[in-house]
Amino acid sequence: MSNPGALKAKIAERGLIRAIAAHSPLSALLAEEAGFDAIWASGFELSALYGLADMSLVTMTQHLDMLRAMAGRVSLPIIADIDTGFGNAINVIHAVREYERAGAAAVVIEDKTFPKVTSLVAGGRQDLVRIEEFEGKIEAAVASRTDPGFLVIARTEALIAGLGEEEALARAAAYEAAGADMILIHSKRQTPEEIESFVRAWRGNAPLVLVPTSYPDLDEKRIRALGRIAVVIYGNHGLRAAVTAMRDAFRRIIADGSAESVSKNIASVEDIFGLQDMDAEKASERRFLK
Ligand code: SPV
Ligand code: MG
Repeated sequence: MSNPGALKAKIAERGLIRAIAAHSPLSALLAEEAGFDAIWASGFELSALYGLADMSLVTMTQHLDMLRAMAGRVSLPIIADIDTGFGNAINVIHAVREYERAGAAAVVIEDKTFPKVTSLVAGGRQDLVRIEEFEGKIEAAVASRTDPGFLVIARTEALIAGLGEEEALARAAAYEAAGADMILIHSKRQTPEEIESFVRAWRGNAPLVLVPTSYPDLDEKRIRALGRIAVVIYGNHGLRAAVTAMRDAFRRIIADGSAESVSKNIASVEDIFGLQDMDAEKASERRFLK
């Protein structure tokens, strides 16, 4: 789907929207089936899909190809996690043009240095670029989009880097002034107090985006009660669920020396045919194969 305004429209209609990470068209289809409002084209999930750390190792082309494949199979708006923008403001210009063309509805750009280190890892190197440098990247993103409905979301990693709320608020305000449509504020605390405090202290107009992975007890009821939050991103749950399910099935087949017991507990082949749109393909065969 290429409808950049779709995300903005959903937020206007629903107040708070739910996005879930996907790393493939198949996971995006399952997200759509479950009733999510948007897809988070997660760098962490795609890196893990390649068996790689989320440290700017997966290239823009790899991420873009996957996003394009997802956009071809689901009608949900896709929020592209473009990490640091793959370099400086010039790289951001190129990335925004490419992601808009590929069918993304929004990009999230984070204020870490390139190459980045994933946010939630203990003891990770979390260096941020200067505020002015990141303002330039946001300005470049805003100037490069062709549709104003394509959202530019600035992500500050100030709390992740341990720089405190004051620095996080100052960066968020600077990024909003540079043109960001929304601010993603990330935290790796195990409890929501750090994020709740930021949200209460936020005086800007830009709505906020949260990723409650390390503090999952901040549920949607509490998020709504906090106000100011437009998007909640469930960051990596599909990938983790898949790992648990695959690991269990694979081990059971080895242990049993057979797939008999596993077969009863996993999706049927017919289920997969449904996700592959086999009926439509069969209908096309009947119509066109002469
Ligand atoms: C991702 O899913 O790639 C994210 C969220 O950026 S996190 O991994 O929590 O940083
Ligand atoms: Mg990421």
